Amino acid sequence: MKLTRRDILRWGMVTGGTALLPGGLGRLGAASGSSGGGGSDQFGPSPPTRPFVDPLVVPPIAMPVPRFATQADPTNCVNVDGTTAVHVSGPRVVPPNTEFFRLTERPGLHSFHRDLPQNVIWGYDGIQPGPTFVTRSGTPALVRFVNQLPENDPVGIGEPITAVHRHGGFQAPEDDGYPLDTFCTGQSRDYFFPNVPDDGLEQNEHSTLWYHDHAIDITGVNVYRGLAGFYLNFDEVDSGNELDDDPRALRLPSGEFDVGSSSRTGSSTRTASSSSTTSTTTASSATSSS
Ligand SMILES: [Cu+2]
Repeated sequence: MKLTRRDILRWGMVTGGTALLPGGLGRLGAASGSSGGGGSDQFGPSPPTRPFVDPLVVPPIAMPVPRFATQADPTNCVNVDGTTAVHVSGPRVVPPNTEFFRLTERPGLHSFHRDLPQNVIWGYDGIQPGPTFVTRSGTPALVRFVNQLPENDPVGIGEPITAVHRHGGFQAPEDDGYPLDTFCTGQSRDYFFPNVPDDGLEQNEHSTLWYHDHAIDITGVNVYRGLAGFYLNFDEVDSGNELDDDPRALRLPSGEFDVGSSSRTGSSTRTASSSSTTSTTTASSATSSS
C-alpha cells in the first residue's frame, strides 16, 4: 500500500493523529474503524472511531508577556546518560525590541477523538500541539520555558528532562536546544531567537518552523507525549497576509487558512528507537522531521 502525504494527513485527521497505531502507518487500515481489520501485536487493534466528526485542532497563538529579567541557564540537570549541560549561557542580554514569552511544560488532558477517552499528554502550556508562535523578521523573541513535568509519572512515556529546539531556525548554539543542554522539573531556561537568517539565504528562517523537545536519548518519546508546537516566522515576502499589496509578497493563504497540522508515527513504547513528527501548513506545505 503506497501512501501519499495527502493520505497520511487525511488519516491523521480521521484518527486524531496516529498515536493509537503502535505499528505505525502500516496499520492505518486496521485503525480506520471501517475496515474491521485487527492488529496482531501486543496492543491489539485500536478502538474504532467515526471519521470526520471532530473539528481540526487549531492551537492558540502564543501571546507576549511583560519583559522580565533573563536568567542564567541551569547547570545541574542530569540527563538520562548521566551528563549535564555543555552549553551554559546567560543571563542573556537582548535587544530592546525583543518580545518576551513564557511557556510552561506541564501535563494536560487531551482527547484525540470524541470516541476516545481523555489522555494525559505533556504539552507546552499543557496542550498539544503547543501554542503557535507568530513572529516577524527583525523582532527577536526571548522565550522562557518552565519545566513543571511530573518526576514520577505513573502513566505513559517520556522523561521530565527537556531541551527546546526551534527546528529549522537560525539561533546561537546555546539557544539551539542542544540535546545535552537540558533543564529538569522545577527549572526553567531562557532561549533567544533572533528571527533573522544569519546566512543571507533566507532559505529556512521565514517559513513554517516547529519547536519541540530535544533532550538526549528521549527526544522521540517526549515529542510523542506532546512536546511540540509551531513557530511561524514571517517577512515581507512570506508576509502572512494574503491581501498584502506589497509586490514582493507571496499572498499565501493567511490567518485562519494558515493552520498547522501535526501527525505522529512510530512506536508507542518506552523502548522506541525512532519516532518522528511531521508538520505542514496550508500555506507553505512545509514538511519537516526531527
Ligand atoms: Cu527538530
